[in-house]
Amino acid sequence: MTAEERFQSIIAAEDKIEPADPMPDGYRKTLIRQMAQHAHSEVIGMQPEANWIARAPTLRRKAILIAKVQDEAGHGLYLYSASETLGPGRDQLQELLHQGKHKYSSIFNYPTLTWADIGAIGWLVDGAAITNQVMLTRTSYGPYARAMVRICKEESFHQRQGYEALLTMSRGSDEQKAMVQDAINRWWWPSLMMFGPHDADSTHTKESMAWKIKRVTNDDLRQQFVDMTVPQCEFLGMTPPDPDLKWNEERGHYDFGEIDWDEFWRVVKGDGPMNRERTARKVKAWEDGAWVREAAAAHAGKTAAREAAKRAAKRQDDKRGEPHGV
Ligand code: FAQ
Repeated sequence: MTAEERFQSIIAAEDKIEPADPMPDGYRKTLIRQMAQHAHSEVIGMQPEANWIARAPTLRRKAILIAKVQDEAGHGLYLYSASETLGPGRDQLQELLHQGKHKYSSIFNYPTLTWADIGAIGWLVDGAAITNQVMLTRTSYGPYARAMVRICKEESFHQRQGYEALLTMSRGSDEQKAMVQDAINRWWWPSLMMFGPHDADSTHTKESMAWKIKRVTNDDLRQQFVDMTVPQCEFLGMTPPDPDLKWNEERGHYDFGEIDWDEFWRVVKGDGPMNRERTARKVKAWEDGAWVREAAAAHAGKTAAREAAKRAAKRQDDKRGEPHGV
C-alpha cells in the first residue's frame, strides 16, 4: 500500500490521522493554517472581554469573566500544542501572527462598548464558535479532534453565562433592555461572518470536506446557528437586526438577509475597527513577557540538569549495589 493509499484508507474508515501517519502535503498545510488561525483567535479573543474585567458590575460577574478569559488562553495553548504535532513550533506560529502573515477570526476586530457586549459575546460569539467546533470534534486529525472535545465543554459554559447575563438585563430596566438590543444589533452580523464566505466563494471548503477536516460547510453551519439562535433571541424579548429574517415552512429553516461581504473582507484583510489595536497589544504582551519565557526556560533547564544528575547517581548506586539516596 502506498502512503497516499494508507492515508485515504484511514480517512475512508473514519479513523483518525495521527502525527506519525503519512499525509499529503496539502492536508498538513491546511491543518497548520486552520489550527494556527484557530489558536490565534482564542488568544486575541481574550482582548475584547479583558477590557471589561475591571468594570464588571458585580463580584460574581467579574469572577465568571476572569475564568472565561483564562479558559480562552488555555484553548490557545491546546491548539498550539496540537499544531506543534505537525511541525511548526508555537513561537514560529506567533511570529507569523505578529508579522500579519497569519489570520485570526474577524469577530475579534470589533470593540466592546458596553457591559451588554460581554453577554452578547458569550451568547453569540461562543455560540457560533461551538456550532463550528462541535463538527470539529469529528475532524480527521486526531490531536485537533481531541482538543476540540475539551474546548467544546468549556465553550458551552461560556455560552450559557453570556445568555444568562443578557437574560438578567433583559428583565431589568428600560435602559438595560436598550443596552441588550444595541449589543445584539452590533454583534449579530459579525457573528454570522465568523463562519466564513459562502461555500461558492470558499477557497478551502471542497478540499477540506474531502479530507474530512471540515465535516459541515460554512453555509450549512451558519444556517444551523441562525436556526438555533433566533428563538433564543425571541425569548430575551429582543429582535435580530435583519428585516429579511423569516421562518420558511417549506425549508424548515429561517431565511435570512445577506451579509455585508465588503465589510467582512475589509476586516479579514486588516482594516476592521480594531485590527491594528489588537495586533499591537498582542505584540506588546509578547515582548513584555519575554523575561517570563526566559525564566521558565532557565528553570526547566535547571530541573532537567538536576534530574539528569539524580539518574546518573542512581546508575552509580546500582552498579555498586548500594540502596538509592544513601
Ligand atoms: N475570519 O476557504 P475558507 C473562538 C478566511 S472561535 C478571518 O472558507 P476555511 C472562541 C480563511 O482563513 C473563532 N478569516 O476558509 C472564542 C481563508 O483565508 P486564507 C475561531 C476568515 O478555513 C470565543 C479565506 O477567508 N474559530 O475563537 C474567516 O476553510 C469568544 C477563505 O475562507 C476557528 O478558527 C473569519 N471569520 O473556513 C474565543 C474555527 N472566515 O487562510 C474568545 C476553526 C474565513 O486562505 C472569545 N476554523 N476566513 O488566507 C474553521 O473552521 C475554518 O477555518 C473557518 C473558515 C470556517 C473559520
